[in-house]
Amino acid sequence: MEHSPNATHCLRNARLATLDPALPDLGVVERGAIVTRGDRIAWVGAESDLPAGFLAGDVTVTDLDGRWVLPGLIDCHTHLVHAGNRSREFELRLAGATYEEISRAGGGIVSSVKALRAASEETLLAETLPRLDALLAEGVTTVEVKSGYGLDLENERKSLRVARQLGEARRVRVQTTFLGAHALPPEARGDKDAYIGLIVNEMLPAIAREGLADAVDAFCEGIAFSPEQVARVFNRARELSLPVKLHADQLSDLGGARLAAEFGGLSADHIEYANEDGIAAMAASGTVAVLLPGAFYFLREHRKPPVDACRHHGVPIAIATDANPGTSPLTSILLTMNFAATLFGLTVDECLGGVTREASRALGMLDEIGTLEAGKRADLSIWEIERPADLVYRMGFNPLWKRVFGGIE
Ligand code: DI6
Ligand code: FE
Repeated sequence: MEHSPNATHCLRNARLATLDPALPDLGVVERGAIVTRGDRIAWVGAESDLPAGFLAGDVTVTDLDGRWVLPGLIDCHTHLVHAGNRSREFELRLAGATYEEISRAGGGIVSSVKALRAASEETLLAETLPRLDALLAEGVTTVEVKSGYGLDLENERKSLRVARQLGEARRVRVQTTFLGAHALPPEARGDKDAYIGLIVNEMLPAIAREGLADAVDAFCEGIAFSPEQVARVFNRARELSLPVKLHADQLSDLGGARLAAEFGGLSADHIEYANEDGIAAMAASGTVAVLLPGAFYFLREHRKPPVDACRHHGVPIAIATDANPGTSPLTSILLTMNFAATLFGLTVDECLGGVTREASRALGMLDEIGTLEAGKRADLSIWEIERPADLVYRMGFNPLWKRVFGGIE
């Protein structure tokens, strides 16, 4: 596909998993066609219904020979921008230490903070690009990227600027999230309330003013911040018209799911320990459950997220890598789907919906991306597979044929 701005392309002889919510299951169209014009989908459906007008004029036609087309995949929760890694800590955990012990002993997130503060913007970008490239190689076209390893204004800014640069260095859409309330920086000397004050009075307003963040996140946990502290951050986000999301109930039940719902959160993420009251509140507020099986696997957790309660209450379920150096050094969206099925019991359709339609919902972008529907962005992933289930079933195998971002290969 060439690069002219209004170029029209017709992909025919395709099998489509449209994820169109008006259609059952994956919205499959067996003998399908899809027409892209510029960066948009102009038409999608059964090839036999394709109006002749779409083939008139200057149109490039590609015969997909029965290959499967899905929406471009979406990783809606990552900490992709970080410096160094924590393989040493991994070894300590293999020798018996827990994540919480390491964190309380000054390792964990704080060691990544030291590394990020020491890294220049250029180094940080250079270290992050290979991780982004791993995701793109598997058909990802949109990725959410959080800050949270800077923990002061200058370094949180640096992280978010690097996140924005990712979207200029590669053909991918980057949604940025300010996660200042991720951990307590060493210079705060244990005073969490004072640090929250700094976030609320200085960091968040500056970052909002500079347009560096599309959303605001926090880590609500015993080893991080209390629901009251998170609420202070969320109230400020609301004043600044920024949507919120929450690392909720990952290691214990602090009522994080309900808290996210009360603020109309886009998503509550992890939620292994969320209670049913919280899930019901999420259903009422339209808050998406973002499940992160990579962290569950890597920390060898046992408590599974309340998937049945989500289904029962009609809470949409997305899944994401949580790519981060401490608890989920995972940059494979395909393996994430396999983990979600194997560890959490999600169906194939839930996994595929979880990295497309529901992930777009978790980013507040369902109008733009996440399904194959006319009018949406022409972000596609095209696969050399027999059935959509093959994408969830296999481990460590990448059958991507082509990735199309905004109508361009
Ligand atoms: N929950 C997580 O799983 C990551 N952050 C968070 O709030 C862990 C981040 C790290 O250990 O570096
Ligand atoms: Fe996370």
